[in-house]
Amino acid sequence: MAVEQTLSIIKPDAVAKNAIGEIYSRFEKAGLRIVAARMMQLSREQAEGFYAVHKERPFFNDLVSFMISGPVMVQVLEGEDAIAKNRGLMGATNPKEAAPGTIRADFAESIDANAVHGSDGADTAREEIAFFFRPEEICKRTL
Ligand code: IDP
Repeated sequence: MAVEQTLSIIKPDAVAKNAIGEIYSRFEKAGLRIVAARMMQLSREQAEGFYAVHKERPFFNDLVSFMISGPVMVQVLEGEDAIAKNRGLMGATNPKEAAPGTIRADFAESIDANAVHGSDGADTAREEIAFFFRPEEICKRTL
């Protein structure tokens, strides 16, 4: 299996719950390495740009408002099969449907406030990583 990079965001609800460490622990226990990370308060323009693919969806405005309601933690995760592995750790979009033991089952309140984002494919991973990080901000971890 190939070593991949994927973009992960710990959303404002999970940051507010002080769950960054527990969520990072899940990534690390699953063999994913954090190779870049930044806490930031997204502007409305950034949130709209990041979720532009959803701009015609009825939930778009609520999603943007939620994403700017507090700081987020943004990171690049690296590892074997990182994109699918992270999606597996996250669980289904709607926490009511998320498998037990997944991040969304354990930390998310609702489909709106669902704790984490993770890239859903190789192309989106590349685009989403470039949205937040310059190449030189992504560290090489050889050990
Ligand atoms: P994902 O985050 O599991 O990849 P997407 O379909 O890409 O799910 O949707 C992006 C985000 O938009 C979701 O994480 C969720 O916060 C929000 N969202 C998706 N569908 C709905 C909905 O039907 N109602 C409200 N919010 C939604």
